[in-house]
Amino acid sequence: MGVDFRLYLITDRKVSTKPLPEAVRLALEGGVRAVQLREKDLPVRELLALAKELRGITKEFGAKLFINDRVDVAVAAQADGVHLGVQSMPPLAVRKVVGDEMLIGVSTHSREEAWSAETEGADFITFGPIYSTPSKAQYGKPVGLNALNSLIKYVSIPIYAIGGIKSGNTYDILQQGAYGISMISGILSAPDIRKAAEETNRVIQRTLAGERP
Ligand code: 3NM
Repeated sequence: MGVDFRLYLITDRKVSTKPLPEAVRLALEGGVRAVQLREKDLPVRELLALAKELRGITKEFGAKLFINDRVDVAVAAQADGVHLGVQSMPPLAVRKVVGDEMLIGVSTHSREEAWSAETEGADFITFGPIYSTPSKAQYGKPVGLNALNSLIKYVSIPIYAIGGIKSGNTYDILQQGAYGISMISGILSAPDIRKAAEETNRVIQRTLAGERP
């Protein structure tokens, strides 16, 4: 069970043009193969119910499901992994809970955070925000493409760029050495979610094949 996906969809039901289960299904139809449930304000029972529903849908497509922060919910919903933020339990502690059965992703915003995440046993990281995002204040100043490019020399686990990414800037990001990209609004806020996912996936596949999309 490796880190075998290039496009990582992160949920935010508040920016989605469709209710989440439907939105996730459309994204999966468009080729997404990894979804992170990130609905931080939901009471835990609602979060668990949603996690179980998304578990069922992702399974139909052979896609991975990650739960943001809540290791307990990830275990209870039989997710494939957990995604940790700066306020979450550290990766080493989470590994003690989930063993090698689950993947651990970590959000990072600097070289130091990225390095710590790898040292503590993360399977992959997100790094950003690359570009400015609508919720910029929450994630800090954009780190930019150069920071991404220099990070790849320091970290050997897969790096998913995040923050302000759309199909239109996916090529530039992968050219800097990112393993994959993470998106919220680029997919979920699109009027046609399936098409947005398909388009991004197409750019990724062509870039990986050495073509200019
Ligand atoms: N984390 P969009 S930026 C959830 O830098 C998240 O760690 C970030 O949303 C980070 O794809 C971000 O709509 C928001 O720009 C990404």
